[in-house]
Amino acid sequence: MLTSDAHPQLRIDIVSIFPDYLAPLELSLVGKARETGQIDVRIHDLRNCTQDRHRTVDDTPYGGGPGMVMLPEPWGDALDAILDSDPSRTPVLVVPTPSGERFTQAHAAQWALGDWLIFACGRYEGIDSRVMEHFRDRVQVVEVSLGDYVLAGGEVAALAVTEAVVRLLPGVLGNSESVVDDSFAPGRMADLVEGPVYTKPPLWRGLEVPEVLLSGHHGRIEAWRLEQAHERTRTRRPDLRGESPSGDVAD
Ligand code: JDE
Repeated sequence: MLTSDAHPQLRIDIVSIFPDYLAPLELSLVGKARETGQIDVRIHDLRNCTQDRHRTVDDTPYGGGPGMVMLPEPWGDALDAILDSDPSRTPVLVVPTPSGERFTQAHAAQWALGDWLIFACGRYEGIDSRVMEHFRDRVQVVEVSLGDYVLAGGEVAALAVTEAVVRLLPGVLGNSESVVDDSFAPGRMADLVEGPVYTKPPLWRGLEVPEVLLSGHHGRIEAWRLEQAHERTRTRRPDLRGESPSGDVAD
């Protein structure tokens, strides 16, 4: 399958000290998009950019404190080589970190319109901050957080962001309606999560599908779904209604 005129092939480079962690990108939706040439995914081992025979990527933090910090030199060399490989493209350097801005559907939608994402997957306590400072003068750098929890490294976040972006590319999802109907699709339902969904059989382990969904009454079905979406948003996502998440949690 060819890429559409409006969207050049999206290139995605991922730098990690655990390149095998990115193996899921060979599967499912992203794997298929690679096979059909809609995206060009390149995974890089940061240790190939080390200079010493121990292939060191980290050292103790200046100022003291726990853990280790990733050295700037391997990151500088790795990212230089990737950027130099195609001066015609305009990349976004994505750095997953708990201290980043929250990654949202709006980022995914914007990056699906671009032509190059580079992920810098840190481990330990993070990457020497001068790496982000240096590359900010050369490319757009966005430090993103998936949520308020700490992962062992940026790889899982890179997988999540990649999937969120790739599924928005034209022709990647079989059913293009699935994209616009999403709970967080930009412009639509941005303030609502989706209600429950059902399929066959109509009776399973004593549990029935809500009668309205079997009625064939499209007006009543849409009204019921909207009501369910509001109820779920109220109980599960008060933050989407401009309230604190701990505001009212009782059903
Ligand atoms: C991404 N949400 C969470 C973790 C880290 C203490 C321990 C670890 C690049 O620098 C990083 C990256 C990561 C991995 O990513 C996440 C994440 N979205 O955890 C640390 C910071 N402080 C640093």
